[in-house]
Amino acid sequence: MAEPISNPLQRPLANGVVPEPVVERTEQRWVTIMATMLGVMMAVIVVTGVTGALHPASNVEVIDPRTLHLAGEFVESNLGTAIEPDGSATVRLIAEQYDFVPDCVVVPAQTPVTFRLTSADVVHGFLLPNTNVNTMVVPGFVAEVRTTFAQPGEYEMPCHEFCGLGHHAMWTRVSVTPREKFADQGPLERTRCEKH
Ligand SMILES: [Cu+2]
Repeated sequence: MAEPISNPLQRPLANGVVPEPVVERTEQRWVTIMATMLGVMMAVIVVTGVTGALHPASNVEVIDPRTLHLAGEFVESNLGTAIEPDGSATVRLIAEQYDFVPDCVVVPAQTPVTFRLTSADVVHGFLLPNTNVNTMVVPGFVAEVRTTFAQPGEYEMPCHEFCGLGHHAMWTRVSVTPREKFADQGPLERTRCEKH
């Protein structure tokens, strides 16, 4: 009669329990599957990060948020609505805690409008309800969205990215006026409008 093995780890498995080689093979397979999944996920992150520029979803245009007010496109005198030589409108806005500057803009209806926004401090959001305009406004980047307003009307534009204690009060207006009326307005009326 064979001597009983004192080391419990060396005792053969009782009948009905999965044999050691099977356990080892199964674990090896799972490790391989998990390592492959991990590798694929890492590759997806790296590839999209490099090729798609894992930046804010926008036109990936950088700007220095510290010098917005000093020079360049977003100086105060250049904010608001500008009419381009091709007749389209470009609206430039700065989002900051807790307002948009200017706090109301006028744009012509039935005209292509390009909104160009940037932030002076933290991440904000820009949304025009019932339109295709919806973007994040990230400091260091220029967010650009294009739309055309079919009808004149008033659009409220709330900040939809939590930006601090005053976030709930951060909203303003886009006033869409008929094309003909817009053309008659003076330069100052065109660039900004009063709040209600
Ligand atoms: Cu906000």
